[in-house]
Amino acid sequence: MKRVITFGTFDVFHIGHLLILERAASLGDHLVVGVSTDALNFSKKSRLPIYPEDERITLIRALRCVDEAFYEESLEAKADYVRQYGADVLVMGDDWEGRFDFLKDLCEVVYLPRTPSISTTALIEKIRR
Ligand code: C2G
Repeated sequence: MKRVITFGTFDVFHIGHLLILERAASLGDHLVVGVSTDALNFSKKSRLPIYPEDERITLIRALRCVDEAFYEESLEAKADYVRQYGADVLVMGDDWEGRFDFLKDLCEVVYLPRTPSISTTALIEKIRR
């Protein structure tokens, strides 16, 4: 059985999020998703996500393509999460291209192209206007 792991905030869930999760799932038999905590977002971006972490993880767990989800508490703990969840493949969007190549002796690392023209930030802007 091939296990795939991916990470993200998945705030204001949109089609780009769904498509990367479906594509990640199609690379193996079991998809585990690390959902970044509110505290991790605050420490990296100095703002909280729109949707709180318990709602974001509930949405992710409800998806047909997702088998398991957990809270990602630290960006630096990728290697520990890969080991803990027995991942064979790590999938990230290509906005992270190259950033996780150091894990290549632990698992396969795949960067998938982002869905064009949609982002949480653009959605927030659109709603604001
Ligand atoms: N994504 C995508 N297409 C978009 C927008 C996002 O394919 N138009 C992908 C991103 O590349 C990422 C995933 O959806 O793989 C989740 O995106 P974010 O919620 O923005 O995740 P991010 O805050 O970058 O993750 O360890 C990583 C952290 O958890 C942060």
